[in-house]
Amino acid sequence: MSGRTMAAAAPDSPLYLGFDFSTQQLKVVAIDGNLNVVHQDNVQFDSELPEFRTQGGVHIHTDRLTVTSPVLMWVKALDLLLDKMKGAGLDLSRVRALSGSGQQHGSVFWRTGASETLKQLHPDQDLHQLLQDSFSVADCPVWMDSSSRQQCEELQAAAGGAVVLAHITGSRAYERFTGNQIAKLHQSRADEYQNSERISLVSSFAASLFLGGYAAIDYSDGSGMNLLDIRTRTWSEICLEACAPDLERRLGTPQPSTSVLGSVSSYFVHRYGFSESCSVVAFTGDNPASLAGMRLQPGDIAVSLGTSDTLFLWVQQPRPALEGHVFCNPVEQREFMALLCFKNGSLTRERIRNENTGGSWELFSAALRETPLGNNGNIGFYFDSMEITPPAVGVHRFDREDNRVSCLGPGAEVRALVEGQFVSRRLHAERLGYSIIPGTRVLATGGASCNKEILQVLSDVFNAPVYTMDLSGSACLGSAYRALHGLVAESGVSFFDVVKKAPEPKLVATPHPTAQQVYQQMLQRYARLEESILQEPRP
Ligand code: 5FX
Repeated sequence: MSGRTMAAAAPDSPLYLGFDFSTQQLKVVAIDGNLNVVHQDNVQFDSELPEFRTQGGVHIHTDRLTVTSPVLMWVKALDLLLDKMKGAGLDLSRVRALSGSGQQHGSVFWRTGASETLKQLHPDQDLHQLLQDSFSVADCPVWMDSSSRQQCEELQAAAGGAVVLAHITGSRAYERFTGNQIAKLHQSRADEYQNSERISLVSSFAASLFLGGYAAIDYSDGSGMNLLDIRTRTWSEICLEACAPDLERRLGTPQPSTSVLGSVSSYFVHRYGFSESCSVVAFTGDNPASLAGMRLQPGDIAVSLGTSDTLFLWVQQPRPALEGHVFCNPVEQREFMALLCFKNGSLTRERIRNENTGGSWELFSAALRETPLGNNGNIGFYFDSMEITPPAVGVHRFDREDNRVSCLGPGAEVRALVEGQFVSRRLHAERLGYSIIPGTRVLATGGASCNKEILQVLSDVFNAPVYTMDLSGSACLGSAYRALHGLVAESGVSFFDVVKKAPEPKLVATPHPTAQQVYQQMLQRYARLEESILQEPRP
């Protein structure tokens, strides 16, 4: 998409920018003080920066486990994006504050001396030229990398086990989490580690470009590293030591996600016409930024129904577990958010549709309408491929007496799948400390969110109203909202006060009066059956 300038806000009214350094593209959105989107633009890495030869923004190495992106591609994308914005006539002197997000977990290694370079960026040259020697590692590990299994085991052993590590950092050790990636770099390429004066996340790297100096890692994105104690919001000594020597100095001090880190560097003032007083609000991870973009509130749950189903939760009393992640909350410093990923989402729904309703969504929906809540006691687990939450595989069906059965009638099969998926989503959310409270809303997004009958089951299982919203630009929009909020956060104004003018999501389903009773029982039964599946030897 080329740049689009939309609205007719007063020509000199303030603007707020949100950037999103995601896996495949760099995006920006500009909003005015009334939260109207006035401009958006993007740079696609594969097609617009073909010299970096990425596919989907990354390089998958021959071992299939190592996945990296060239740091200079991200820098060049920013040059290109800012040129496009200026070219589109956007008056960047109106920008009061900017913030942004980055794909979570990816790391950037700044070469010794880079902070001096960042301070003296000459506005006649582009960032890509100026910073070409500023990185000790050219190819940054990104979230798709899974090459640090050994380092994960070492970290868990040092912390006293996976449960203890999850309790401290919000997650057991994951290969993509930055601490394990840093440990791997230190073990395999010690010189490059030694030559790095600073290590950033993709988010804080991007903020550093705007600041002309190193930006702090924010609490929320910092929670995706297996290094931050999510309760004290300080680096965990045990984790730092287990990963690499002298790491604290290289990471800097983490900061609240709502902090104003400073003003844009003079480079942006002279080259692009930004105002000297334009504030840079801490950048954060794409998932935390999406939570802000969706304006999730305490008790809310966002369900993205795609190839895999992802859940975002606002959590007040977290109980980190071996599955899922707890992060510091990006908009309310004392609270938390949780993220859960379920691999068997749309593809499994499509398979069951093909096998039971002749490939028709209409007949699939009719099957849901015609079968009762609770499915007459029939229940099913459909893990076509190895599930993440919980780690189980295979299809397991049970009748009302908990006897295993090899098939259900077509209608019962459809309902068993959809109920089973949503009961599982609720069960695992509650295990991480989530609870449904009065006023809880379920915000549904993604492909399957256009199916009303599927959303009715979602509403019944969570015993809460379901709303739909478009999540596609939510990280970017959330970053623009966060930029606006950052300016007033210190004076105690809440994020919700700032975003209350944003359009409301659309109500699409409310729970059936018997739903609470039916699914409360099913949750307990599902948990017991899931446990028995996990005990079985894998096929
Ligand atoms: C979350 O833990 C992830 O790894 C992904 O959602 C990345 O943030 C995608 F950018």
